[in-house]
Amino acid sequence: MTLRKAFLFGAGVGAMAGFLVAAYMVGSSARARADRCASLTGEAQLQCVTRETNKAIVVTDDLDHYGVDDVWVESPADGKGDCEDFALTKARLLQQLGWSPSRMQLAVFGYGKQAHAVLLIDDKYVLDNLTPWVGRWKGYSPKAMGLYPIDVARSLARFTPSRMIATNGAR
Ligand SMILES: [Ca+2]
Repeated sequence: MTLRKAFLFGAGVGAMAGFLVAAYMVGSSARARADRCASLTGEAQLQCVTRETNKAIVVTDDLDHYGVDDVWVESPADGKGDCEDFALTKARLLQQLGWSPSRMQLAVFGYGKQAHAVLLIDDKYVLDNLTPWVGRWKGYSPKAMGLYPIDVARSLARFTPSRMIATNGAR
């Protein structure tokens, strides 16, 4: 996510030029990740989801991957994505494990010349693709540019041109 895109996002979803794609993984890999975390609870489950998702997606810049600044992909079928894609994928996996979306927010904050997105749970726990552990929001919040309910982030799918990505599942 570029800083410019983050500001556009913060200015209002109607003005956002980025894209959100809801692309669901099919087959056993997503289910296997859920199964490996299913026996855990609370922070241990958040840790498991962080570990499993961070392993499952190869960090790939959207501009290099798609030729545009931002493409938001939930559970990318090709296993490639950047910060917001990790966050959206973790949110979906947690929802599959019984966590309510009302507990989840997409947090965006400055990170050098870029913006960075993480998944915030219960205003406390931070799931970040840059770290293998579950962080504490207290350490991130001073830099925060915006907090968005996860369902709001998902609703941005309507800005996605169908030609951008062939999704392999339906919402
Ligand atoms: Ca992306």
